[in-house]
Amino acid sequence: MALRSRRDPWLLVKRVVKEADVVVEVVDARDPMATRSRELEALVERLGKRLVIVINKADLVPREVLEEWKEVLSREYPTIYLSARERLGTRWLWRIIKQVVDKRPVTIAVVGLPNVGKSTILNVLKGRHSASTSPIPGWTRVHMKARAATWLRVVDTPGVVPRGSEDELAIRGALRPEALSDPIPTAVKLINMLRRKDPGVFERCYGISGDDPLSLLESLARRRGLLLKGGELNVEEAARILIRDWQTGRIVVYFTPEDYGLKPSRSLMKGSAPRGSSGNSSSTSLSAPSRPPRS
Ligand SMILES: Nc1nc2c(ncn2[C@@H]2O[C@H](COP(=O)(O)OP(=O)(O)OP(=O)(O)O)[C@@H](O)[C@H]2O)c(=O)[nH]1
Ligand SMILES: [Mg+2]
Repeated sequence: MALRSRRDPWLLVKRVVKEADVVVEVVDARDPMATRSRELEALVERLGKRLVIVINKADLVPREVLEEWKEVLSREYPTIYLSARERLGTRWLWRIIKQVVDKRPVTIAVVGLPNVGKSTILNVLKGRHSASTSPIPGWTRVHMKARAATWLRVVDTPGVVPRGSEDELAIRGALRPEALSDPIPTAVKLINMLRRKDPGVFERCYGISGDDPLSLLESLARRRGLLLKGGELNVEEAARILIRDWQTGRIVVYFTPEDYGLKPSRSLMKGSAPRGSSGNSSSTSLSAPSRPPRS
């Protein structure tokens, strides 16, 4: 089912992009490929704007994998990684904005799928809490402007919902589990996907094991004491919990460029970071919180 409606944020995002000098596309470090929007990128290019990819939630993924993603995505657009919530590596954001545009003042539009951390990034740039953030996808409904520095204006936007089935959207974090008509098939797909990547993930995360996805959901329901009125296991609620835990990063599984058949350069595969000009390749890249520079 294609999820598009007249309340679609696309129109608003288009307006905001038109007014921007630089567009920051935020993606989730656990699966940058699945959480980028080619449609959005095409729109930005059509409107002749510069695009920068920010891989957010870097706290959930090992640095080597972040470096690999940065290298692979940089072949298309300038790319950095950071953790907006933990305020790590955020100085790279200032740096890359300055690198791609020397006009003053600069207006940047923060765009991306729901729940990737756009509002949290606006708050980083602003230096204090301005935009409301939430683990619920689709939280930001209107665009919000903030002056981050004398030379920088930032516009937050609602997440754009990609085309796709309910399952895909929920797995990409763009649709909250409560909005699913039946969360069980989605949870089954998610379980299969996560187990293929990391067979021990549910043992580690919940202390449960099971051969097939449904018995895994039953084990989770049993463990959490999720019962329906007649004493039956509430498997639906277990499915929602699992999807929510995936969306909020409680279940940590991450994907690498190799999972998409993309090869990072050999120096990265050996584990050494490259000396790039627009990236966070230094060993301190995820360490220091940043202050907005004056200019
Ligand atoms: N682990 C981790 N979580 C983060 C990070 N940045 C944001 N989050 C969390 O991700 C969730 C979504 O963040 P928001 O900033 O509201 O995301 P958004 O892209 O504005 O979402 P919508 O407004 O729904 O489109 C919140 O629970 C944040 O705390 C990060 O760097 N690391
Ligand atoms: Mg938001």
